[in-house]
Order: sequence, then structure tokens, then C-alpha cells
Amino acid sequence: MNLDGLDGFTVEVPSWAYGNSGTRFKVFTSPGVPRNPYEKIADAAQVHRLTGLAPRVSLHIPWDAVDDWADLRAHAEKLGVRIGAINSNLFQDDDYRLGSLCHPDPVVRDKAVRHHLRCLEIMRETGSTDLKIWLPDGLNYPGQDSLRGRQDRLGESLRRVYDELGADQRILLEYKFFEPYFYTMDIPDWGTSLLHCLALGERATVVLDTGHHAPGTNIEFIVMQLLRQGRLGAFDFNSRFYADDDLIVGAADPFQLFRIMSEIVAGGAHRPESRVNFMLDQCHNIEEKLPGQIRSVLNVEQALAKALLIDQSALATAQRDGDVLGANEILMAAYETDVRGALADRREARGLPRDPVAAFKASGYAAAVATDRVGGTQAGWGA
Ligand code: LRH
Ligand code: MN
Ligand code: MN
Repeated sequence: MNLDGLDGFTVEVPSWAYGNSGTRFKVFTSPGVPRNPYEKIADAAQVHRLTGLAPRVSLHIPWDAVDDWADLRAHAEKLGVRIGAINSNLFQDDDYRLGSLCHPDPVVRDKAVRHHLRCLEIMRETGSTDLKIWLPDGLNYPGQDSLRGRQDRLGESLRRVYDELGADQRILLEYKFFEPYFYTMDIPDWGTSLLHCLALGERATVVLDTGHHAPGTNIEFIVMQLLRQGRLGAFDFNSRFYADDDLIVGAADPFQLFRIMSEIVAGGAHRPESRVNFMLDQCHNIEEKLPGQIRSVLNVEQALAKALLIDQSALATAQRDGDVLGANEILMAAYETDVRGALADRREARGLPRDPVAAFKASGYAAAVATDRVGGTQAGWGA
């Protein structure tokens, strides 16, 4: 089984997956939960230590704000990981009730732009190259504001941020079709995100969060189209049954994850040179967080491994011959191959545990942090 395509493949983990989280109804607390960004990074480093797959941690600002960014960076590097994408936060400030980068008042828009300029500074101090923007702006009622005017304001605000990017920095622009507003969002879909990226320039790319589409959306089609345009910057991986559920990637629909990874392989985007950032955006409300994160990165790796097994030349022949069932069978043969043993062998050959979840449980880490850390925080909100 040739899995060489996995070489260099990585998954970025989110700092907020390690904090307490819940729904709007209840936040469950867990023993040993991190009390600050340093402890979140320490937990994330465990995921990398046991899987060899997760060398970067995304931060959310101001959830993960610290006094000394160089010190946080050094802390991460000492633990064998790096700071990944810096996420701006435009959804927890009273001033943003009617929007942020799209707000009708230029004073509020300016405040939102300045938040991003601060994020760019943090990126310089932490060595991060990716500014990730999820725009929570939108409308609840028809007529509430001008749909068109808001797009114009958004374009102007983004331009101000883009023009301040350093040579090695880029924007990752996320979309979401609903929530927190329900009549429309100002970046509801990949087309809107892509249009803004195209207007900005080549250092603006789209983030595809797998939980941000209407049910039934063909996500792999979007992946293919963005890759064709050279504008797929990143994924926010998670699973959903209903809305933006943020469950473990590959848990709800592993076949969808495989289909996504098939388009990634077809576009060569699993290779690090593609600069597609494969990130997780999840919350572990009721399950153990560290094993949940370990399982997640392994699920992504497994889906990629299966996609790498697709016999591309046989598939091309079947497609050219119009062999509908034959082509489908070639794809399904890869999906149905059990790669778990091969992946465990591969880990072992690299000095990693065959079963990272079991190794975590045996390590005593959870018990040690439960004793050391008292009074952990809710994901984001309490940090
Ligand atoms: C919005 C979102 C976005 C945020 C994260 C916490 O639903 O997916 O990526 O930054 O959740
Ligand atoms: Mn997201
Ligand atoms: Mn989301």
C-alpha cells in the first residue's frame, strides 16, 4: 500500500477545542481544562507528540490574548509546535450589533479594521502567516440595511486590511450561510468569499468550514472549484448532522470526508507546497477533549490515505470509456480499503505509538493536569 502522499501532510488544531464548551443551553466543565493560552498550547502539543500530524495551533483573538507574544511563541516552539492561523473575533463586542466590517457607521468599521491590523502585528510576533477572518455580519430582516451597500463597505474594509499584509502574510476568508443572523449573512457562500478574494489579490484565499453549508450541499464540488482557481486557502474541518454542529470530523459522514480528500488528491493539494491549511474547528462538549482531537487528526489522515489509494489511471480510463459503474467501483474500492493497519505500521516506523488514543490514556497526562490545573476556562469566552 503506497501511502507516500502522506509525507509532509499536517493538520492544524484550534486552541478553543481544549477549553470548556457547550451549547447555548449548557457548558459542561471538565477536570484539567486549560486556564490560559499556554496550557491550551501544552495540550495541543500532546496531540502532535502522539500523532506526529499536528504541528500548529490556531489562536483566536482576543480569546487567546497574552502580554508577551514572543514568549508564547517560544513556549509553543519549546513544546515542538508553532502558532498557526490567527483568527480575528468580530462577534463578541456590543459595538458590532449591526455588523463590523459592513457596519453602516464608518467609526465602527474603522474599529473592526483596526482589530485586524492588531492581528497582523500578533502574526509578526508569533511567526504566523495566516489571518483568518470569519465575518459574523448579516441581517435579520429584509430592508434592515442595503444588501449592496454592505458588500461595498465590506470590500473597502477588507482592502484596508489586505494592503497592510506583510510579504509572507495572507488572508483566509471564511463563509457561513446562517448564524448569528438569519435573513442573510454578508459572506454567506463560497462565491461571495471568492469574489472578495479575487478583488483583493492573490494573497486572499477562501476558507471552507465543512459545517457552514445548507444540508445536501456538494462540498467536494466547491473544493474542486476553489482549487481550480488557486483560491482554496484552508479548511475548518468538523462534522454536522443539523447545523454548525462542530462535532468530530469524519464522525457524521466519513464518506463525505473521503470525497473531499479525493478532490484534494486530484488537485495535488495534500502536498505542503499547495499551502492549503487543513485546520480543525471543533468543540468537544461532552467527550474528552484531547482524545477527541487525536481522533480528529487521525480521521483526516485516514480519509487522505484512502483517497491516495484511488487508482487514478484506471479511473481515467473508465471515465473516458463512459464506464459509469466501473468508475464508481474504482472510487469505492479505495474508500472500502481498511487502511488502519498500514497507518499504524507507518506510525510505528516513525517512532510514534501505533494507537495514539490508547497511548494518551496510558500516559497519565489527563490525571496530571487535573491535579495541577484548577479553575479551567470556557472555550474562548473565559480566556
Ligand atoms: C463560526 C466559526 C468561525 C469562528 C469559529 C469559532 O461559526 O466557524 O471559524 O472563528 O466558528
Ligand atoms: Mn470555522
Ligand atoms: Mn462554524
